[in-house]
Amino acid sequence: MIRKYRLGTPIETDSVVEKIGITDGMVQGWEFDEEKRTLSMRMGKNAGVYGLGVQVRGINKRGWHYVSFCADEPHHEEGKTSLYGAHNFFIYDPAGDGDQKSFGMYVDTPGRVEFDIGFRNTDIFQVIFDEPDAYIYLIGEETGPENAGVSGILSIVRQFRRIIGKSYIAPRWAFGLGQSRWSYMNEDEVREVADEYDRAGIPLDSIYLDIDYMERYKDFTVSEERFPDFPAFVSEMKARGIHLVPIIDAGVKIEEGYDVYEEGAAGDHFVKKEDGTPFTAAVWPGRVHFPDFLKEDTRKWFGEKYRRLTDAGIDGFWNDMNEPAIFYSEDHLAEVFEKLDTYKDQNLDIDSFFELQGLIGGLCNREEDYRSFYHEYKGEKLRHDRVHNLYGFNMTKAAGEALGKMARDSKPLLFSRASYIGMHRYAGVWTGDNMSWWSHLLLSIRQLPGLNMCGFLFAGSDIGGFGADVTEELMIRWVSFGIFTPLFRNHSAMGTRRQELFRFNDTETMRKLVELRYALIPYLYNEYLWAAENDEMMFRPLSFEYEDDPRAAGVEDELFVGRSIMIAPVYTQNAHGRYVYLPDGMKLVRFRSINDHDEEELEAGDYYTGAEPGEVLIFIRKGCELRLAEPAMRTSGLPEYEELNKYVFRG
Ligand code: MIG
Repeated sequence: MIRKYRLGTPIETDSVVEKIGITDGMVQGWEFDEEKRTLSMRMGKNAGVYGLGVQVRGINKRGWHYVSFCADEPHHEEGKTSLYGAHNFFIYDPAGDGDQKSFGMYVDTPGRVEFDIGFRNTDIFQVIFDEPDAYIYLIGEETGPENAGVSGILSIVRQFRRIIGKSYIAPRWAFGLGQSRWSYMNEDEVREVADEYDRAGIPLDSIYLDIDYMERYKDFTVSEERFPDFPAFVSEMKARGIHLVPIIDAGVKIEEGYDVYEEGAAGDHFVKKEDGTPFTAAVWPGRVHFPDFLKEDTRKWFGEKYRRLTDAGIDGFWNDMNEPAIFYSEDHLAEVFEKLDTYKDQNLDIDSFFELQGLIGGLCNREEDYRSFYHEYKGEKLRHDRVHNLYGFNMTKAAGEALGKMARDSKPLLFSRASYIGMHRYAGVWTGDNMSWWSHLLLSIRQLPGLNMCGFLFAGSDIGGFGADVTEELMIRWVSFGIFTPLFRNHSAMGTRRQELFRFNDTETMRKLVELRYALIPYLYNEYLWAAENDEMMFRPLSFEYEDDPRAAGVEDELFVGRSIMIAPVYTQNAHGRYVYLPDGMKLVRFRSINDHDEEELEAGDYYTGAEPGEVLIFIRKGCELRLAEPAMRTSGLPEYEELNKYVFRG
């Protein structure tokens, strides 16, 4: 049961693909305060709120406020309110309180919107708009026969997913291990990574090219100095079964003679300021213009450019900096320089010193810059902040549409940093610049259900953490969880400790873990396809399946993965195991490697289960089975799930 309401004059986002008639009147169960631009509702004592995609904090989002405004935010701490995606779908679960029923709500608006879920007032849920122009979808539980056996929450997710359209499907090779680092400087370094993985006997399917493959960070160029014969290098790697996956950034470098810039200028493809002149900002390449991805023509033009790389044999991309991230805008930088002059002869005191510091610190991703340029969207001129959350979505749509057309024998891999619901039809996401921290390993576990609810099934975090220095133990635990996530990519920032798996002391353990991943791929890919085809969640919290079990609601560090298994990753330092809650009887299989494991039948209840670093716990549900493959060095060497019969585990 879905109701669609209209607030103000909404901007069409194309996130919902099904036509639904408008219900007149106010959103049922909510009050709208026009002056405060706020929808609000009283929450029951025990009610939980799930969703909001990639956001920080727990699976249950109650107790904090979250702002949808795609942000280049490298500090994923609990005090933050926005990360890279704007995912405005949540489910309210009264958890047995009063006579309220579970429902889902999708707030379809491309500008800033805040979800205050008991932050200002513990029992009040408020949706606070910048501009109260939105479509609001209310989704009730489905109880029909086709939902037999599906919990109320999952039936709400399924209905939502049905109206936003089917999720993008990544190729199976994209489930193989990807090795990435900012930066691999030239083809020798990339080749060496492949060589070292082979030498260590650790399976690998892809190596990522970060910004340094380009000629001075210019999109769709390849540095001839670093990669003298790129197509030959791509084929050489492909012959070894390794896919190269280059990054594409949103900003186009302003440079005379650079054809992408010149075509963009001639074709009127860049966003403009109020006075009609192009908006100039800076990112990696120095000054750039941003393509107006909201314009269909521009999407076509930019999408076609990916062909330069696919012609060289590339079949996967990651789109970055598309919130869009801004180091500084040219206009504001000029103001700051002028201001700086006035500080020169001053005796800087507590106020003026911090002001001075703020001038520089405040250059990046500045609110006012986002209000100083315009898009042409569906024939209308719209200020950027009103459609901010559509930018990364439409950059990736440009790529997805073009690549979809080009796809020859294999489907391309595509994922993005910024996103809005709707983008899930074109690509996956990664969760951006996390840190090599234990708390971020836990965060990456908790982000998956929210992403799945919003249609993002191909997803994952930088394994080992992007910023800061990883330790061997953290890497082992992170890989032990990462072996279950669709995107299984080890990525790290320049300047941090190197973290390719062959660089650690215990490469034997790293190899066994990645082998276990490859053994799991037929199962994982099967369950991924099942989730995509049936609008299901591949990663489900316990509370979504055991709604009547109050214990299940509090469990935020265990997940069902596909239909047959549950996982309980270890995410703390110096641990020898962890507490696990089983909502039902299951069989625990403790893997040290594909050939070395022990099993235990467990009834529902609480357990302390041992899990030393390098041991992976998989819980097989009653009546279910898990078949594993003989590992291979590349995904191309793995059979289909149906063909497996050697390693069969029954719950
Ligand atoms: O601000 O291209 O999230 O994965 O390595 C840094 C360099 C820009 C941010 C991405 C990260 C990537 C990095 N990019």
